[in-house]
Amino acid sequence: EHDYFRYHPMPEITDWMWLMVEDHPDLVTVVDYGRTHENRTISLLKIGLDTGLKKKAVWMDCGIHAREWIAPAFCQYFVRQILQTSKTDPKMELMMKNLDFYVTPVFNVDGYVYSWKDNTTRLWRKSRSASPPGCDCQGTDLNRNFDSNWAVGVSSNCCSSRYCGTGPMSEPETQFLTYFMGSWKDDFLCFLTIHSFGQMLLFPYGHPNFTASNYAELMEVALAAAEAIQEVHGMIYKVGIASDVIYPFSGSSQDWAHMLGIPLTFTFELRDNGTFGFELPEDQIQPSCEEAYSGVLHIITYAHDKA
Ligand code: 0X9
Ligand code: ZN
Repeated sequence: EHDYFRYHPMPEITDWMWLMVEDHPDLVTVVDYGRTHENRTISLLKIGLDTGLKKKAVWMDCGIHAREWIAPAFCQYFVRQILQTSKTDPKMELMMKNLDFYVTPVFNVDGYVYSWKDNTTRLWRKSRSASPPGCDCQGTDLNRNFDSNWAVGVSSNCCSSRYCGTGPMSEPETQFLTYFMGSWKDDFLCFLTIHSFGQMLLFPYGHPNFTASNYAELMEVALAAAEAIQEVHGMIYKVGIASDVIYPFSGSSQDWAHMLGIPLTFTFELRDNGTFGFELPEDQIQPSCEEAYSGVLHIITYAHDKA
């Protein structure tokens, strides 16, 4: 039995992925779509009914930042919920027919493994790429490394936890995601990237000079999703464009996905508001996941019904 309300090290998450395939062979496959700097596999679960028809898709990634452990926990919970409810809820059954969900439970695998190593590495954020010439620190912030107006409002100091890399897509992880999604880009309705912490629902752009053409739609969907979140345990999520609510910067996966043409692109910052920060206690995994699920469900239902 997989315990959804504990944090799991990488090998257990990999085992869990295969468990999902075993439990729902009609709906779930594992897709390996990349390799990390340290040569670990980056995998996702593709979830949906194979109808033989071309389908629209929803993207979700968790764990682009190593220390944000609640994010991979949420991806696991999300997968369990959609699989369970597809058997009981006609609406989810329909979504499984019409959509494919691509869920990467841990995107920054090297960083995540490193954050599990010991107490001194628990708060690692970046990848584990080699230090660039003339600099002594390892790792790139993968959420500054995408090809979206790269290197505006970011750090080029390789020792910064927000180091953007030596160039756009300099990192293998970023490249693999770009190539994988790029080849299917017209199929994706929705791009959700899960972080912590701060309780926010953000949408493009993080770069201050750009406004999304569908800003009004993104705002409306985000506000309704935040309301759905609040209904579950009363938690308030702030809503808005990333550059207003948090801070302006470029090279995020969210901005990149929207520039690629994926209309419904959102960043979730899960619990909490700073009391425990990245080290969210395990007794908050369940309520965090329950409320975030409600917000995500609103967004994917909207995407499905619109398509
Ligand atoms: O800074 C980040 O990458 C995200 N916050 S975190 O504390 N999880 O590191 C914010 C991502 C928001 N997205 C954009 N501004 N595009
Ligand atoms: Zn993050």
